[in-house]
Amino acid sequence: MNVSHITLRQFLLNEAKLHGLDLDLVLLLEDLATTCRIVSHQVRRGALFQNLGAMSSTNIQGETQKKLDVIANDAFINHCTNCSRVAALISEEVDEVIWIKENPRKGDYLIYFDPLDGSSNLDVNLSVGSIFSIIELKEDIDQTNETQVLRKGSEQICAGYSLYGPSISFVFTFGQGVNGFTHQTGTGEFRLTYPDLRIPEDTSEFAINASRYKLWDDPVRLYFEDLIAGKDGPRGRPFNMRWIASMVAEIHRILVRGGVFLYPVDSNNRELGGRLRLLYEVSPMAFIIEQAGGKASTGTERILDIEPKTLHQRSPVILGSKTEVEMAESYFK
Ligand code: AFP
Repeated sequence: MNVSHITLRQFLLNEAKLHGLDLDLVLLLEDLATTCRIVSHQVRRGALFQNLGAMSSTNIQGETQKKLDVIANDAFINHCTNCSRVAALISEEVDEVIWIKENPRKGDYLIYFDPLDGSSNLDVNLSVGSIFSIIELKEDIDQTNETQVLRKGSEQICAGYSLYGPSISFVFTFGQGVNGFTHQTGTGEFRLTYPDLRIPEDTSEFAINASRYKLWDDPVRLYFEDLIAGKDGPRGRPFNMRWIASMVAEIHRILVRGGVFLYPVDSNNRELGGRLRLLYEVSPMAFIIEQAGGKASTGTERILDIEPKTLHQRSPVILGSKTEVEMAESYFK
């Protein structure tokens, strides 16, 4: 192992010096890293401790909760509230805002998270992940209600994810580029292994759930048909497809080697606004992708410009290599 890989703590303190990062935010990132280590530990031992399988409950998404969804959610709630500036938590697994402070002050943090994304992969031992996003309050709040946390993705001060794969990756941005860390078993350190991630502008690899072809609107169907037409079609080259059914894993692959990820609105999910949730899945990933030189769009609008209307609202998403996202967008014009 190249021991020159600096630790998360060394990196964060360097960032604090270089970019005037708040030490409260450094502490919060360390707490989030600890949380992800705990979630990974629970996921890895799931089958051994009968923690796979479903609860009898469903979440606000109307989805059956997995036991590990609840365990992961509890880990975030228990380990992300040490920092005295955390005003509220917004979780995919919890209907309402979890207010930590009665009277949130300017400068306090709102933390949005999907504690365990891709959990339908758990029972079959495939990669899952956690996603988080942090927004800072711009003024004191005199009443704690949902509207106070409906903020545009462009207001994020930090976004990141942890991928529980063959190794644990911990990747995040503060708005000055994207850096990735790998968990070192034994010492428990996260070490810098992906400094300054940049997404290749072009790609020949796409990720979409092609089984929903018949449900798509024309722009998506035509874009997809031209991709699979390959070198004999209008794109003039062959494309490869990947679908892991775990957004965190797809995004990590795209950050490392390029690609485009699509989860469009279709005739089955139109009333819901799509499949993926804006505040704690699509928005944080859009921030990360843009910070790595990629693009993140609904097909017609920049994801980070969307004004959220409800806590668990969903959004169509096309994100990844810049020129390929722009190509996909051209089918919507
Ligand atoms: P689960 O958390 O229910 O497994 O959903 C995962 C997810 O939200 C996202 O991570 C995947 O990209 C997408 O849904 C998979 O959707 P399909 O089930 O349609 O493949």
